[in-house]
Amino acid sequence: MNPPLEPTTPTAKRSPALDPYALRGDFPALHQEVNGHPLAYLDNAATTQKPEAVLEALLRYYREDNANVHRGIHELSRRATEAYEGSRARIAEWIGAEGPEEVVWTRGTTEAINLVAASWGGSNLSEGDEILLTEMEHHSNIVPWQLIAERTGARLRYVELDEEGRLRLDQLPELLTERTKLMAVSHVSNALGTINPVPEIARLVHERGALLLVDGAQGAAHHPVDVKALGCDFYAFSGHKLMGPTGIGALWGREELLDAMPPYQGGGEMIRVVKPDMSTWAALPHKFEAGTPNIAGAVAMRVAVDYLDRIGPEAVLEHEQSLVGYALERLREIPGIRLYGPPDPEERSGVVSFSLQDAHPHDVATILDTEGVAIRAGHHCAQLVMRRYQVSATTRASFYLYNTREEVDRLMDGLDAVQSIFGSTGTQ
Ligand code: 7TS
Repeated sequence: MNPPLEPTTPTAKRSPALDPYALRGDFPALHQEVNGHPLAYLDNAATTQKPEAVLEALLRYYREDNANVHRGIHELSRRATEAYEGSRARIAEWIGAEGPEEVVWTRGTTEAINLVAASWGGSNLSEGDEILLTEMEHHSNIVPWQLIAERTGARLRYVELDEEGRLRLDQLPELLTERTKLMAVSHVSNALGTINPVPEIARLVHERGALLLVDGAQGAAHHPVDVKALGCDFYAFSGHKLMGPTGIGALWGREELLDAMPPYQGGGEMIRVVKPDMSTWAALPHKFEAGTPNIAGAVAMRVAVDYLDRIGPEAVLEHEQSLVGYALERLREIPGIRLYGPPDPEERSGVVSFSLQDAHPHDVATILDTEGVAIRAGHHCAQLVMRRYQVSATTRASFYLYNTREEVDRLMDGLDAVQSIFGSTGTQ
């Protein structure tokens, strides 16, 4: 019999300052050449690279323990169930949940938000009710609400952004009305890097008797998360943004809320009894997990969380802020560059977003790619942010725990190359 899956010890030890050079050894994908240059991977807001321990956990699960969960009484099924449920318990503990029944496995943040919008929204919203969103949101935290608003007759309202990429919290007292049933806000903006003051927002939202959902896609990976301290009612996040696999993530919700919500999808595993004309539901969290789940993904996500936790989210944030500070300092040297987001690195996590006057962000990204520097250009699935600043796209570099100052220098060298190709007539 194989011992239950244990996380492999990462190279890093928990310490206030992390050493990106030592950590890089754990990430095989970082050690390659792209277009004849060593890869500088600066697209971590899109997805992060995976440490060896996570890759090993995936392979080991499939090699040794692969079976369906909660179904068989045979040894492999027992092991798979233990690993799957063990991961849930670990995630619950990591985010400060009351217990594992408050953690629902999903495909990621997007599915977690769709679950709440469809299930909670479908049974709690009616004509004239209001959902409060912000201009900062990723499409994943807008479109599910539009869909449910259309079905129920609820109305969407938006908190605006100020010039420097912060939420206009001064608008909250007016926007939160007796009709507001829920506010949905990102913990950290993927397009601007802004960290939102969630506890303060939660207090105002609860004073109005509404609920608060936090889109933690960019939060959990870069920022310490304690759902109790944040004071929210739902928290959604993705494994792949925190070094775990794609296709796995979680929804945390307060137990009494999840308990009162109807199932989101129907199928195997989410039922108690099925009769020809009706069924009853399994207990939490299984009520929301129809069908065979991403077992390997859940098992490996736990290993990613263990890795992150050993390093310490505080150290990760501190490292990212120091890279952002350095990047902003250097970017500001480019004449007339337009930078988005708060000027103070302390107000943001590891994202810098900017535009150059003479080169379209897609051209910038293409030229940087020829230099081995991976960044993202586009609207970042945040078209309301683009609309707010009247641009169609920005260039975005996003950092993680394994990025170095030398990689910021590589970005700057790449931007020099862009300017020499497009002419140095300045930037907008
Ligand atoms: N919310 C935010 C704030 C995000 O940044 C993302 C993904 C999502 C939700 C959706 O997460 P998923 O795992 O369900 O896809 N953001 C990005 C990005 O910035 N570039 O690519 C994906």
